[in-house]
Amino acid sequence: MTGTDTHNLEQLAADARGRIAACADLPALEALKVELFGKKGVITALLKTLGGLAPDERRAAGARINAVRDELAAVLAERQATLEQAALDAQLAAGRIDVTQPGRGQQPGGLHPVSRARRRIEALFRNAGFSVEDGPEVEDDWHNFEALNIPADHPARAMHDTFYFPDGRLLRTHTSPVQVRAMLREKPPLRMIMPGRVYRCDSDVTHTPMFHQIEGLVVDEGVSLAHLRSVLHHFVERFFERKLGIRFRPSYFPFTEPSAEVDIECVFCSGQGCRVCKNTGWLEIAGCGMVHPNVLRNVNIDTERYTGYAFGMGIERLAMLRYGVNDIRLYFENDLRFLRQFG
Ligand code: 2U9
Repeated sequence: MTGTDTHNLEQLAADARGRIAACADLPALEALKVELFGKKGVITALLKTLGGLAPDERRAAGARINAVRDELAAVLAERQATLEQAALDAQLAAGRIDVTQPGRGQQPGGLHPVSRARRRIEALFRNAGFSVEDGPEVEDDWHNFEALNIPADHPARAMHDTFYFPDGRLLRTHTSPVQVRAMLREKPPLRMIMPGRVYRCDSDVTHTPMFHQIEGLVVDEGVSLAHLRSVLHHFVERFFERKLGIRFRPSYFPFTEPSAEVDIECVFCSGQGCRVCKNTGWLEIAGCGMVHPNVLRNVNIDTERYTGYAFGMGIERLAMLRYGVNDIRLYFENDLRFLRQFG
């Protein structure tokens, strides 16, 4: 390596040191790194010239170039660390939180009115000695229909009522299959309620495709329609927190015989007649009856020894009457203005 070359190398190193120190940010430093040490970089080019030198010269020149390269790499690494620290400091300063600022505040949540009504109903029946049972929402045909004495050609089975899966299973249309499973599992005496979601392909002011039902079942020796009437009367008076008249109207359900629809004295006009009760003085709130012997036989219960009663109510409907809501769809629109009223 000649004296001029050595001078040039010193010059290059001094120039590079100055440029490294002048780099103001990490992208600029990275570009300079490539310019010096990259495949087409200055140092790399210098190293490539070594091949053309005599062996003695090559050794000396190689050592000088390597020394400059190592020194510049160290200076560059130091500058990189400084710039990285500066970038981190700037980021932390920008993201600083002023803990003295007032908070945005928190809106306390509340139970959905349907959940409130459901809990209230459950508590009332628990106090009356009923257990609370649960079961699958995806059911098979036998548990939802067949076991409940609903023949294949019954209107409730029509496709417009029931949501079917391609494999023949279905979304339960009532909570009754839970009772079926309970009766297969346990021997009488049975005294239980089954609250839960049910599904029907229906939608208008009083129907939604999913709604909540609560059904009750009592199976024991000597169970009668009088017990059923008494239990429902006590329940409605406690649910609405007032004395209320109750009446049974004869009806038909495939799973109960005899069957009845249950009316209560209108809670809005106390039986005087108003828009809500369509001037009848009565509001329908439930269906009920004595469990059909075919249903008991289907779950291997001795119909000579045992009788049972059952009832079913829509939780949304009970909640509508208790809270004065006139459109069932309001329960499912998640409108906070509606929900906040139940705080
Ligand atoms: C078993 C045997 C009998 C449950 C019953 C009703 C009558 C009834 C409706 C009320 C309003 C459904 O939510 S609603 O649309 N229910 O009218 N449900 S008797 O009878 C049973 C259940 C299970 C094993």
